Amino acid sequence: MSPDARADWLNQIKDEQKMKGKKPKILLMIIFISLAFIVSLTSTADISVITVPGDYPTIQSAMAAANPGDTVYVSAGTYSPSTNAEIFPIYMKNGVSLVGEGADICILDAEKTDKVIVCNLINDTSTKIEGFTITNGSGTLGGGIYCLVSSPTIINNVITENSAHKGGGIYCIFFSSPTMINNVIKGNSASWEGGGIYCEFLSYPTIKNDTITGNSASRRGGGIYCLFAYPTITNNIITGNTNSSGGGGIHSSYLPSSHITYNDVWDNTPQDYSGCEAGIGCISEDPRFMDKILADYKLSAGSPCIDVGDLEAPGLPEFDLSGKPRIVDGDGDGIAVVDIGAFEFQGAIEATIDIDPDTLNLGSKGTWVTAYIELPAGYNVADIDVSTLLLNDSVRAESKPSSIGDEDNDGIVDLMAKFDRAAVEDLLEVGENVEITVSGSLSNGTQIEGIDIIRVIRKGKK
Ligand SMILES: [Ca+2]
Ligand SMILES: [Ca+2]
Ligand SMILES: [Ca+2]
Ligand SMILES: [Ca+2]
Repeated sequence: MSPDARADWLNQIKDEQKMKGKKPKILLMIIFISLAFIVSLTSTADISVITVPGDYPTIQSAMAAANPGDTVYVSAGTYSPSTNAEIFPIYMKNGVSLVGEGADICILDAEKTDKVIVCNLINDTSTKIEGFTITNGSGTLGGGIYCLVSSPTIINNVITENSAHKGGGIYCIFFSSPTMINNVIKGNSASWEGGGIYCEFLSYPTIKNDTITGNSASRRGGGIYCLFAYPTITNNIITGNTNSSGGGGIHSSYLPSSHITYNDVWDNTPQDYSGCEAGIGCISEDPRFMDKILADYKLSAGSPCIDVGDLEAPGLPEFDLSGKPRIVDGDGDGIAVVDIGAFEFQGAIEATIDIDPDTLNLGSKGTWVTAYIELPAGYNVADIDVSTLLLNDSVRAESKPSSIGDEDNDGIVDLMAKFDRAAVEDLLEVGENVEITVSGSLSNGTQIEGIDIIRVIRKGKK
């Protein structure tokens, strides 16, 4: 749900609740007039939204008061033992959705006291865990989320820096079929197996459109570990996960019929797959994240993950993790196809880039490589967030000096940004037509990208 859609939905339900309380006389009249209308009123009146911290100071107490069909809605903030005396783990209730205001602003921090969320016998798949950063959980089985005979929908979360013996981020066992969709699962660790996700004995999770990166396990399955489990793994980016033996990306033991399709599994250590293999539509290429160092896992222009996901995957959501449309034509061929990973590429504004110098001598000294950036009519270079600018996806612009002017006197205002010359030179080899890309985003998140061609030579010392 987009932030706007979520607010509308929340208001609608609240209005319905107010109606229920304020209009007893009208309701009595209606009872005499129309039986059908009563039925429709009572069916909506059953649903309630319990807010934290509005109605209850802790999520735990709100969950205790909730009934099936209710939503516990959590406002922006950090919920932890040291902030609001939150007690972990938070126990889910069957049919009760736990919805946060957004993964970037609503944080569940267990401060390593216990797991963050536990699902025991949650067999109602309408039970949702949505819109949180789930962090600093710690447990033997599952640090972030634990599922026992449970099939919740886990959507639009960032699950990070949790740790466990098995299943640092998420652990599921015994007829658990959680649906994990549009999540970033990063930087979780297991002291045994399954750094990101551990699926055990007869669990059937659906792992779809997630970005699973930088997780680690001591033994096997840095990204995902499966033991007698039958997950459906589709449209995910699984990259940069590590473990000391077996498959780094996905490891499977006793998994005769795994369903691994349309994923980008790349750069996992020591290998991408073990005990299983890439199915139809899988690739193994650098996903070209916007900014790996700043943990911005949106795709940049030219990413191989754009428009190559499985559009037939059941239950694709309307929006991606950042609330942007989920199925967008990102490669401009007129056909909208879902991307791989948690974020859908929304297109980039084409910038005009002029790199200075036009001929770069790797043998000469100098402090900077300079880029002059112009945007098409209707956009303002003052809106460019200089801290997001990257040269060839690698070298970050200096925050200073940067300035706005019209250096080339063509009447179009440009932004000048400087890049460390030695770092740029490390990327380049001698050549006549060397492509330099500069990419970044405006303060509203819209991406920009442009290319210039320079000559690279090597003369003199160094
Ligand atoms: Ca797309
Ligand atoms: Ca397309
Ligand atoms: Ca130039
Ligand atoms: Ca200009």
